[in-house]
Amino acid sequence: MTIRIAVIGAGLMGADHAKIVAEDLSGAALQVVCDMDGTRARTVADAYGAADTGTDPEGTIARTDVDAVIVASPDFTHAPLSMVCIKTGKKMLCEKPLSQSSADCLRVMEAEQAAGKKFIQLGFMRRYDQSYIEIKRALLQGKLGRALMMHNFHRNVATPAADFTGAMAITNSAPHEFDVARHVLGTEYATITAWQPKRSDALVAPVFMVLETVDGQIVNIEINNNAAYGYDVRAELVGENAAIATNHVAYTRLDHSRSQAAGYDVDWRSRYAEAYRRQNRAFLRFVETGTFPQVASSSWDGYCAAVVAEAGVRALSEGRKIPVEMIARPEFYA
Ligand code: ISE
Repeated sequence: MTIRIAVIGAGLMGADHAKIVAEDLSGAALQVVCDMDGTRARTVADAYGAADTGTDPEGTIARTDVDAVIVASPDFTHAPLSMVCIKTGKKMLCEKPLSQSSADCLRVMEAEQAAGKKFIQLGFMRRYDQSYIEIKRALLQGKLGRALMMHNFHRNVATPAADFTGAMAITNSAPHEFDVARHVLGTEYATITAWQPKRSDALVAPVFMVLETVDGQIVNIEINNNAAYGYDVRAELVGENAAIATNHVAYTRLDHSRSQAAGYDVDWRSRYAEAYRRQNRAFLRFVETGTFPQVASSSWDGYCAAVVAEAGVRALSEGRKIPVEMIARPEFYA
């Protein structure tokens, strides 16, 4: 049976998900592209052969010719649309974040638990990236010894919005690092501290964070949304006996004029293209089988990211170490 998928949100990520559904998801059909801007919905629908378009997210979710939903609309819509999908009984792949409010995330978790099954797969696609898979595998196989520290750099060419702030770097970009580090280490965070260096211009400066885990490890995260030179995300996990790091994948090296150069990606869509394909295929299997994917992030992981981000924003504004206070993980999300 072909799974008919609606993509809600026809912006940068919505268009990318529509492309993946249309071109890389065998067994799925791009049924509807929905956006409040009907012209933008039509442009994406025509580009990838969607059967129809819509401008009403809740109406699109309710359509009888829609079996599952991918939500890539603005962040503030994610939790409300999650609640609609749970109520309607349709599985949803939700672009991060589930919500920037941990309270909203708890409400989504409560609705899933009341419904008795998971509906929301969250789009922390780094979990499907080969480099993080190999880092986690090396730790689990004992090749590193006990994990001590994880260093994470996350550099964008330029901020996604002109009014981007240090706090937004923590709530918008850092959740990928918060999630993938706790996923690799298999732990939770106990505290967070955050700083910003001073730039010579009016661009938002990098945010540097240090987190302690409940297992006595240290995780540091640099978010530099104005790195200028390229999209450059790196991680290194340091154990007692060995270390393992991501290795920048460049498909070519240009040798020229007694020098050599390897290119950087422009943004996350190309750097993590295969991770998005793997994540979306896992979502399709989730819809087909009802079994939540082992690697994927859930509403619980969305809550964890929101709690850490909220503490991180406080740490940056108050200039002190902030405890990460969260509920115990419900058995439902074990
Ligand atoms: C963006 O929202 C993403 O999710 C990207 O993966 C991340 O690299 C970027 O910094 C964010 O702004």
